[in-house]
Amino acid sequence: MESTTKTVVMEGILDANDALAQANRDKFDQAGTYVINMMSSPGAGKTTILERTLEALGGKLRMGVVEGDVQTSLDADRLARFGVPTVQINTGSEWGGGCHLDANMVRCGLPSLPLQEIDLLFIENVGNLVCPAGFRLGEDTRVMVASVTEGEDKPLKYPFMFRSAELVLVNKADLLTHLDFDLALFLRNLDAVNPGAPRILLSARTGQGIQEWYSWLMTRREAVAQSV
Ligand SMILES: Nc1nc2c(ncn2[C@@H]2O[C@H](COP(=O)(O)OP(=O)(O)OP(=O)(O)O)[C@@H](O)[C@H]2O)c(=O)[nH]1
Ligand SMILES: [Mg+2]
Repeated sequence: MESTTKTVVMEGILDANDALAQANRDKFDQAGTYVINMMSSPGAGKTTILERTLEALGGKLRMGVVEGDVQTSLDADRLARFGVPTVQINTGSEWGGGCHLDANMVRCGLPSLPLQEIDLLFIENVGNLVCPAGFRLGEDTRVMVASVTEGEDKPLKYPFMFRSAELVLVNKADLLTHLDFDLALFLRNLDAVNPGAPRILLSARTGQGIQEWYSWLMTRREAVAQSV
């Protein structure tokens, strides 16, 4: 009985979130802004990848960032030097400690961003392999960062996030020679939960694979620009 009540309450929360996510999506579409929800476990390299991306593509695309963290503006501070519009959302102090962003939090952050002047908006979700996957934010696509230090078993243990990603960035490839991480096994596990999921082996440290990531971004953005 109790678990039935919990299920109904959770469905209600997700339905309400979906409605707000759709409203966010409408705003993004009106502005012609392509939105990427970046998700990963804590420390997989989301902000480091964003640092490289903002630096490399700054002259080609107008970008913006929604930074989600439980506490602090440390990540937004790291990105400040690139001069792109950024809004920080602290799920802890402002929203009671959430382990993920939800559509309402993003909705409340949007007035701080000049959407009409942003072609590509990155939403860096709170580092967590579980909850972010359950909450749509109004994004066009989801990119997941999985680093090689996390173990080959993660797709099997956290299938929802791996399944919901349209692209998996396998980061920290520069560390492979120092680890006993079995890349082939990891990719088999990824295929078991998300068959054929596009993936890029990347090192935000050395730049390995980074051009492929930029090409993926440019292709996505161009496809949207042509359809508007
Ligand atoms: N060796 C190596 N270290 C990396 C790489 N990418 C990121 N790091 C390091 O990993 C640590 C975490 O990187 P972040 O970019 O802060 O990770 P994050 O996913 O944004 O972390 P949260 O926002 O806390 O979830 C930092 O010390 C980075 O320098 C990489 O490709 N190789
Ligand atoms: Mg970060």
